[in-house]
Amino acid sequence: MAFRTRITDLLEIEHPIVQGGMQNVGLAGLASAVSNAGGLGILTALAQPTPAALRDEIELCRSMTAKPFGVNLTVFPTINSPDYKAYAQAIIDGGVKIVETAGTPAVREIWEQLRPHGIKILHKCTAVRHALSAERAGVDVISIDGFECAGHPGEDDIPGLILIPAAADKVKIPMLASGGFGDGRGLAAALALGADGINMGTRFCATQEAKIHPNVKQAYVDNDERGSFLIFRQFRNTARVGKSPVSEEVVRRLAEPDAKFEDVRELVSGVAGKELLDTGDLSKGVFWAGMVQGLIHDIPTCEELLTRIVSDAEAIIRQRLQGMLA
Ligand code: FMN
Repeated sequence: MAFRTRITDLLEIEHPIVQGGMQNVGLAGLASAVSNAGGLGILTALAQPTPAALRDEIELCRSMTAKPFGVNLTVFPTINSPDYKAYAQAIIDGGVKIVETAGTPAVREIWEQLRPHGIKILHKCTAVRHALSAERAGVDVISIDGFECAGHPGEDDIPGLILIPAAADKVKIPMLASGGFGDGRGLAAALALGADGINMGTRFCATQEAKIHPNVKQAYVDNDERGSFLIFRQFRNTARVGKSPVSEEVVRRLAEPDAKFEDVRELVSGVAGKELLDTGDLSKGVFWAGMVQGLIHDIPTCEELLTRIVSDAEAIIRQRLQGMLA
């Protein structure tokens, strides 16, 4: 029971399933569990307060798995930027050979810094034109994130059913389909649409190994496919967050005429979001979540989840689809 794709070959993993970078969730316990289960676990660089702390987290992850894992480095459009180059140096010094990047065009400087060290770069983006420009710049893998995704779906609003094959028609390097994936049906569909594997975020938050409060995991189970909101559209920095009284209040305030970021700053702050994940008090802030919540009904271990996804996808292809051929 296994799939062999350009992704499993390139990343030297058993299953074509990647755990995307997740602020405050992509820690060693989760990343190592995903890698041990045969996928690619990814630490999130900016979940660590300093580059030195990231070095420690890389060592911790290495002590928890002998399998490949990666690090996500997301370049945000902020005024007071973290020292991205120092984080990239910590990745290089830590000997990590796979990096997922995302964010603004400034990410290109990070690619230049990483590439001479034989690091494979997975670049996550939300538009075919961005995928093609990253491919031209020499990244190794495109992760194409559809409108369904948690986090930043971009401004084009193209769902995966169109975005993935549209990208597959043009992108030549291996490609991961991202946004809205959570089960074997999604994996089989992604492969049928032209991707070489899937990237998941929200689904991995509702696993035993995700180091977030059980109340938040339960919110992912309780919310259905309508359980997310888009916010920050008017700032051209659209974000998809989970439905909660706080995110509803954010939506309400931002719908006011001339609404400004200041009107919601305290509700959406990173500090508040981390407190929510740690305490399980959903009144503290907002949490990232995708439409795939509608397909999340339990909180398995990563091993159980990946085994289930792969065996269900295999059964769909071998039995359901094969059986439909006249
Ligand atoms: N993507 C990033 O590139 N950087 C991040 O820091 C980041 N933080 C996230 C935090 C959470 C809690 C979640 C659920 C997603 C985050 N993402 C981030 C997006 C995921 O890496 C992934 O692209 C997305 O979740 C895929 O969509 P899905 O949630 O439908 O699986």
